[in-house]
Amino acid sequence: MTSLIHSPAVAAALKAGKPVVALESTIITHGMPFPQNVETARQVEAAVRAEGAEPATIAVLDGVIHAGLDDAQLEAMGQAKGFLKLSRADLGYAIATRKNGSTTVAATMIAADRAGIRVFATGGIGGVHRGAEKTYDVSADLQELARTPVCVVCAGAKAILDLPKTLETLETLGVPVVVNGSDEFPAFWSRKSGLPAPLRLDRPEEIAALIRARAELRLDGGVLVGNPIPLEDEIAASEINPAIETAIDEADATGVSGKALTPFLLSRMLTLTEGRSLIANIALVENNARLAARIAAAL
Ligand code: PSU
Ligand code: MN
Repeated sequence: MTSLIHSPAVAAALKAGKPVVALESTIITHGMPFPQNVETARQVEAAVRAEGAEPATIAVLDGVIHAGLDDAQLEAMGQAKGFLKLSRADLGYAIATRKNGSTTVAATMIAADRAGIRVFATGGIGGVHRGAEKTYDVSADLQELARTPVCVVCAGAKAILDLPKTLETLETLGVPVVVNGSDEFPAFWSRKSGLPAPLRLDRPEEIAALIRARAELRLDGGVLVGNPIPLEDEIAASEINPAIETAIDEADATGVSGKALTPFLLSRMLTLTEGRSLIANIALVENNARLAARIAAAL
């Protein structure tokens, strides 16, 4: 495929049968400020390597999907303005018009699948937004999980979303939601959401076995793994909830919607928690990268 190229390191790892973990890039361009975004991207890649796997950060550069970026590309993307936020609906457009764009969970899953990568680590997935009964704002990430066979490791979903509706939608779409080592679905900054884990597994080998069983049954779509944030990095719900309420009220008051909504809420959360949310965010993405690498190795 001329619209997709592997970095030399990722190509070599896939050829050698070494585990590879895909990483998204919207978190770099639209989820965190510079320079923490680039530092985080480097730390996450290092966490994957420390587990003996090869990281493949995915982005579209001049209309070509890259599976694996070098350090200069990561740094340039972290500082660049004007990268498009690409989901399933935008990938073909970005390629045809030779744009630069970062990939959301949905677009990263598509790229990972086409690149031959089966496991992907991120922070939080998109989901059903609060007020979706009026706005219809439901992330394309959920549909993608239903159709593309990539395992996505996340720390749950942020409570900026409607978590019960997000889980209900995943169930309707037939997406297995497995929580690693807990009976509760994690809520990104908090280990607990008050919602039961739809499924629970305790070891990467068990998660790999689930992925294999689904493939054997020819079931479409991916597996969503919720990995609770490490205890020492957790932020109490009582601290985070007021900031969430404020951020959502601000979005309503200023009329932010559509593609801009999630980046707006993420950036407001950062300011409202005085950077505390970012420190937790970095810790949980690294934690997810380690688990993803172990799942990839077990596959
Ligand atoms: N949630 C987070 N951090 C993120 C995102 C979501 O906690 O960085 C990003 C991911 O790339 C996700 C995208 O796929 O936002 C979802 O955007 P939307 O809600 O517009 O589908
Ligand atoms: Mn949306």
